[in-house]
Amino acid sequence: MSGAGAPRLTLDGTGLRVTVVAASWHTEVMDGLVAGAQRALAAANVTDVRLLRVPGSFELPVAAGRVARTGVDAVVALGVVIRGGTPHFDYVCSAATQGLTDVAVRTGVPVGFGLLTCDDEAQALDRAGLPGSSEDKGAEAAEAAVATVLALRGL
Ligand code: DLZ
Repeated sequence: MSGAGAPRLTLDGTGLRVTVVAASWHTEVMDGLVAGAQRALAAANVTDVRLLRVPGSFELPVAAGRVARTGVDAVVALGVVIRGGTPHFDYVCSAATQGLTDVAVRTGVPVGFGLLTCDDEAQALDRAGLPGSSEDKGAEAAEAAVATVLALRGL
């Protein structure tokens, strides 16, 4: 899946409460994703932003689920899983993806999906919103979460 075709979103999230839930593996990539999400939220006028760190991407769904039930408007979930030599990669990726989908559907709280699933660290760095990266997936996840809140508002 390439980043080509991503929408350009102009968002006004004034007054929204958003929590960023971020895994901790692969520090440099995670620092880029978290900073990108925070930048995008600030650009969308979201000032009530909290950050919750969890150990790994496998822990994202349980944390996102708890956060979603605290009255926030949206959750942004960030993590990076890098393929190793065993099937562990597939289990962590699918558990995190399915778990985050369940949280959004069951709670009705939009969850921005910022989970990078990469073959190697270079691929992850290229998507981390760092100087020299070609994509900024933390920002994209934050923008998607805010845009979904705004789209669903008033229904
Ligand atoms: C165990 C593990 C491995 C091997 N790799 C990653 C990774 O690349 N990215 C990530 O976010 N987490 C990884 N983890 C940790 C698991 O997500 C989880 O934290 C542990 O299995 C403990 O539940």
